[in-house]
Amino acid sequence: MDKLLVAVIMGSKSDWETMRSADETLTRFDVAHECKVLSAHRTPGALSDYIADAERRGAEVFIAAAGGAAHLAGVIAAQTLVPVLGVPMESQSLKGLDSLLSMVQMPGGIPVGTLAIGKAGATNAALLAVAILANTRPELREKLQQFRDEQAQKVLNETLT
Ligand code: RP5
Repeated sequence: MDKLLVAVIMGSKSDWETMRSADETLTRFDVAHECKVLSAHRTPGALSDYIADAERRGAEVFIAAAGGAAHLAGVIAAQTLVPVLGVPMESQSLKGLDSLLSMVQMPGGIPVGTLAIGKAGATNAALLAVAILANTRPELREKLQQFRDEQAQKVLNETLT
């Protein structure tokens, strides 16, 4: 049984190019995670089985990426008490506005923490997952502080020519 803290689920392999950023960020922080393609409408049974399995293995955060009528994050949130962070994918027709609105407009009662459209959202979902885990893990909190410090230093070192 592999150790798991964050389960990253995307509705299609076509989401992977964007969701690599979440994977890379979680890897950078050494957070036990895995990335899976499972769809709320194409593989509903397998999705439910995976949610239960991920919970059993200790997952403390789900990250869900989907595009278009992006119901994946909401469907996951309906089946778990573990926090769900949603990343709207940039769709071809509406540039991700459809994904964002589908994901962010959850009716009151079943929350999905929705991030920005695309790569920024993928990176931030991972960083937010790290922050959630860091509440009870001082070593992870330290790494997150270091990341913030480095980011700030980069800005302060900028020169304009
Ligand atoms: C959603 O539909 C996926 O999350 C993806 O963003 C979008 C398009 O999927 P494909 O048609 O590329 O498989 O389910």
